[in-house]
Amino acid sequence: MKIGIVCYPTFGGSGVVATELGKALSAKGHEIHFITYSQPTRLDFFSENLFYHEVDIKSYPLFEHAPYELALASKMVNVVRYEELDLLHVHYAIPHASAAYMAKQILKKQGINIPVVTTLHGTDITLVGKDPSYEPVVTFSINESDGVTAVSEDLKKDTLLHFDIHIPIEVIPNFIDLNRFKKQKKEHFKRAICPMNEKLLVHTSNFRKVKRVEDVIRVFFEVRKVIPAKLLLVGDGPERDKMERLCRQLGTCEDIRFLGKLEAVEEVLSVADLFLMPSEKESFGLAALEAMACEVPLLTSNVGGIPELNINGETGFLCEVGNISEMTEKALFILDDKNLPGFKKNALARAKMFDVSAILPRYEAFYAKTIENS
Ligand code: GMT
Repeated sequence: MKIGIVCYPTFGGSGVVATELGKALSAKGHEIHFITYSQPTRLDFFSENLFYHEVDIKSYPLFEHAPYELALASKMVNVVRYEELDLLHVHYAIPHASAAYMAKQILKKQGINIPVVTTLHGTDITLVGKDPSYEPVVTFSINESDGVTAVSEDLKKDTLLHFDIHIPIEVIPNFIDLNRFKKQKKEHFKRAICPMNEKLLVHTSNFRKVKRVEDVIRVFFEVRKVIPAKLLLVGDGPERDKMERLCRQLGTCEDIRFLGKLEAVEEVLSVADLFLMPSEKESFGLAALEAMACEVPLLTSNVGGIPELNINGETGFLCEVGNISEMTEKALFILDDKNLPGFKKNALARAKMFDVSAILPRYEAFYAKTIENS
């Protein structure tokens, strides 16, 4: 198939899923055309089946905000037409689904039928999408897609609850490449970070409020009162400065390291003992899956799609959002040397269920069905 993939080419989340999906599809012989405003982060190599089309966003003094959606729709029209695509797959509804709708209508006038698949990722539904300033367009463009997928059962439920949707939504969970995300021999890292063999806790995110990084630091502070421990924080974002101030206030700077936007996160995960994801909302939790693949147990909140990934008492624990004492107690339980090996083993076993080889055929079948029905 010739497939156009539209996504945000950013760190984490939907952009990573879209890029990894494109890479995996191209490895199976499909021709993949990425359409976005900059080169996706994980697309830094040559492959004969992978193409990148940059959206030109022309500015003009009259525009306070350049109309990205129009530039994107125009680029989609040209790529579909000249590359003779079979299908457009847009990741994250805003504004990709409505731009795809516009492109589809323009192409229809030119006698070209292009099926559009929209994948809902999370905040496009749970935070931004349901805001009245976007909701009518989001509802419309989901309903006008030829096929819709959501990354968890919970996200599907939320979508049906908050939007008037009359098209079936298929759940296709996110996936992981277990050839890349696996425990590597990085003992020298562990010795450098934890010279006294302290337990190593890790959190990775985009440091937005919804991730509750403050809870990560507060749980770590309590854990460290009981056992020797270190914390690595990977990623960057709006909450970073505030979190650095909190570390100073708590006097924990010695034991916490902010690593910023690290590309090879699997190297850090390879030496971690516990991964924390105390998010307020999380439609899936790809970062937690990456941790599990590296044999790291999870301490997470019990929201959104996380319970579909983290099995309470087996791969880690699910806790109430913001309940620091519950999280501390559960973290200490997992980190106990009697319990840790079992949790690590279960985490890896669970991650194997989300390997790309198991999930990719579901996308291929969904594309085939969508093309057939459109
Ligand atoms: O919130 C983020 O981290 C970014 C966001 C995105 O769409 O880029 O992530 C969402 O999509 C990811 C990939 O499907 C999911 O793993 C995340 O759980 C989801 N984030 C939220 O729901 C908050």
